[in-house]
Amino acid sequence: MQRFSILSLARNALSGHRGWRPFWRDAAPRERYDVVIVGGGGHGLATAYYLARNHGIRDVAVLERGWIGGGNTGRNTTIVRSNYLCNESGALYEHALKLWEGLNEELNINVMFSQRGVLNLAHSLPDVREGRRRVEANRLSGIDAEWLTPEEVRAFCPIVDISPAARHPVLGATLQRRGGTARHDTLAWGYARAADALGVDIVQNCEVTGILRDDGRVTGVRTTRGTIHADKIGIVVAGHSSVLAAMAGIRLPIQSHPLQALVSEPMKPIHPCVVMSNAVHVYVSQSDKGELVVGAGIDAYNSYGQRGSFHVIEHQMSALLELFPIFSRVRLMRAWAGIVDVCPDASPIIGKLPLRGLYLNGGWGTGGFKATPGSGWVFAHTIARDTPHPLNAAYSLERFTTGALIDEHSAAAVAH
Ligand code: FAD
Ligand code: PYC
Repeated sequence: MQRFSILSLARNALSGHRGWRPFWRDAAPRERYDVVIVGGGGHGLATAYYLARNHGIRDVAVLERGWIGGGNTGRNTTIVRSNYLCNESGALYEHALKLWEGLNEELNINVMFSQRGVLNLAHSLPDVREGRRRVEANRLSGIDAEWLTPEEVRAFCPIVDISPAARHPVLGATLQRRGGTARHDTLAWGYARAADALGVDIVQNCEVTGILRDDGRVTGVRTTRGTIHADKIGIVVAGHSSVLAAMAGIRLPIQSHPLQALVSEPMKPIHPCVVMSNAVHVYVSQSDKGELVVGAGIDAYNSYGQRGSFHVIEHQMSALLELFPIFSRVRLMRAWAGIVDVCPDASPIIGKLPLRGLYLNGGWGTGGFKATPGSGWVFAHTIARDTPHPLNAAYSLERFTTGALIDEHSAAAVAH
C-alpha cells in the first residue's frame, strides 16, 4: 500500500494540482551544495538517498533536466536478476537484488517487486554452453541458478513453444527464481521521497550545461537555472554520460544507442514469468496491469533521439510470435525508446574521473534498472569517501587502459 499524508494531499490540492502526485518537494536550487548529483533517474536518486542515509551527507542536490524518472528509469522493461557471468558483476548485481528484496520496507512504498523467475532460453549449442557455464559460475558465487531441460521449460512456462520444429528451437534455459520484475517509476518516486525526507533537494527542469573547474578540480555546474557551486559532482545521466564528461574535457569509451520496447493491450494473466531470448533479442513479461511488456535489441547506430527503427520492432515481433504462437492476435498498444550508453565490455563505469571531485556512474547499457539500489549504494560510498566501495573497485575508467575488462556480453543479453 502506498501511503500519503493528509498534509501532502492538502498541499497538492492547494497548489491546484489535479489528481494523484507523489510528494517529494520540488526544490528551487541554492547557490551551493556539498554534493551535486546530475541526473534524476533511479540511479541518481538512489545515490542521493544513500549519501544521506549511509553517510550522513544531506547537503545534496539532484539536478534533473526534465522530470524525475522520465529517462531510462521510466522506459525500461523492468527485468531484475543477478545471473551475470563474472565475479565482479555477480557480486554487484546480487547486492542490488538483496536490496530489492527489502526495498518496500526501506522506502515505505510498494515497488511491486515480483520474483516470478527469469528464464534465459538457449536456441543453439553455443547458447547451451554459455547458459550452463553461467549457471555453474552463479552457483559458485552463491547466486541461485538452475539449468532447465526443454520439458522443464514447458512446465515452468507452458506458453513457450518448445517443439523441435520451431524456428527457434528451445534446447534448454537458465532459470533464476529470485529474478522478476518491478514497477519502474515507483522506484524513482520512492527514492525521491525518501531522499527528500532526509533533506536532499530535488530540482526538476534544471539542465546542466557546463562543469566548472579550477586548478585540477571541479567547483560547480552551470545550469539552465543558474550556477551552482559544489566540491563534489556525480554524473548519473544514462545515455548522455559522454556529453557530460566532455563538459569537463574528459573523453569516455561509451557509445549511445536507442533501445526500444513496447506494450500490448491489457489481458487477463497468461504469462507466469519473465522470458528472455538473448539470441533472437526478445524479452517478455506481463505487467500487473495485464500488458505484455516486450523488449527489443538495440538499434545499431548512435543516437540521442529517443526513437528507434521500425525494422527492429518487426524483428522483435517476429521473434515473439515464433516463441509464443499464442500471442498471434494480441494487439500492440504503444512503443518507445530510451537512449542507453554502452561500454565496450558491456559493463558500467562507476568511479572517480581524472578531475578531483568528479565521479561517474554510467555505461550501464541495456541492463542498469536491476542494479539501481546497489548502484546508488556503491556510488554514494565512492563520493562520500572519495574511494570506491569494494563492489565497484573493478568498474573504474582505468580498466580500459589496463585491460582488466569485465566482459558481460552474453549475460547483458541485449547489448551485442
Ligand atoms: P535515467 O533514468 O535515464 O536517468 C538519467 C537522467 O539524467 C534522465 O532523467 C535525464 O533526463 C537526466 N539528464 C541527462 N542529461 C542531463 C543534464 N545535462 N542535466 C540534468 N539532467 C540530465 N535494465 C534492466 O536492468 N532491465 C531491463 O529490463 C531493462 N530494459 C530496458 C529497456 C529499455 C527500452 C531501455 C531504454 C533500457 C532498459 N534497461 C533495462 C536499462 C535501464 O533502463 C537503465 O540502465 C537504467 O534505468 C539507467 O538508470 P539511470 O538512473 O542511470 O538513468
Ligand atoms: O538486462 O535483463 C536485462 C534486460 C532485459 C531487457 C533489457 N535489459
